[in-house]
Amino acid sequence: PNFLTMSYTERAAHHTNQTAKDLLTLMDRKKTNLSIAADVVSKDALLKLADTFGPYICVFKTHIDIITDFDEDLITQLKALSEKHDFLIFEDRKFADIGKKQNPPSQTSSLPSNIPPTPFPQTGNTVVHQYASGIYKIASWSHITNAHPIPGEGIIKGLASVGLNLFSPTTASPLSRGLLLLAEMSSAGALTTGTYPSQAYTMACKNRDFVFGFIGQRRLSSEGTEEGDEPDFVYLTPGVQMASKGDDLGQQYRTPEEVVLESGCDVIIVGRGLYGAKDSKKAAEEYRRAGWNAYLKRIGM
Ligand code: S5P
Repeated sequence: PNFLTMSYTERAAHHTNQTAKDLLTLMDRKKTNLSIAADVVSKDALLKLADTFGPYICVFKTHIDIITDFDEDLITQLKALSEKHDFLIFEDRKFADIGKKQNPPSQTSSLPSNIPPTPFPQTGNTVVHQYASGIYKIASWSHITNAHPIPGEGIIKGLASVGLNLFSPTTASPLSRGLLLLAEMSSAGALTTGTYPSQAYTMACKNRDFVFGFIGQRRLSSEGTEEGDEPDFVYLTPGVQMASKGDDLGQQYRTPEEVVLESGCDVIIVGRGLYGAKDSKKAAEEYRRAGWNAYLKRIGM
């Protein structure tokens, strides 16, 4: 199948991960492939961005650790806005630590009886805790998160042991989360070159229950996979702006057309181009329309 010329909704049927299906159908329903990179540092500012840009976006991307006055109410309100405006939340955590211990020792027997059992697998290591625990408890509210493939496949296994085993506390139904691998970065001099993206691709292919796509600059080829056997992935692409070519810290920008039409990516992630604009709604509508028209052109509509 040629996924490049297929609609997002048609592609949803080629995914098993529930978050992927939700995202792809949401995009067609809402006619948007725009995501905002909400890089602000206060709770009020973050919630304001979610409410202002909510009607125009499919994904609200956060860096929760830059919020100075983070509290649990922020998460409650953000979840409510995600339902009100129909968008998914993506905590851009860029996990990069170890996932599974090499030789998991049998811990249960050696635990003192006053220590309660942890809710997640004892064999999981650093990223398991970073994803499930701490102040932010990312897995409990973020539909999507991402990881660098640099530590090897164990990072995916560790994160999946959390993200695929969560249940809604209210309805007890499964909350299957989704993971994106960072295949390529947008910044000048990034080390994601050579065989790095294709190795990321191979890791993703082996973990399609959880990994449904990439953060990258172009759709990756499926060299090595058998014809007719090619899996689909969703590509979310940062480094998008229409008015500027870059910043003074190495960020490099391309336009929505270059990203969606020429490079075959799916979701445009825009930060300063949106929240830095004088007229938020005008900028949101311009980027939404540019991304959407590029998609329609690509699928021949
Ligand atoms: O390669 C990357 C990957 C990411 S996730 N380059 C990036 O810039 N990002 C993120 O995209 C970055 O963390 C920031 O949140 C956003 C770009 O913001 P902008 O203001 O430059 O559009």
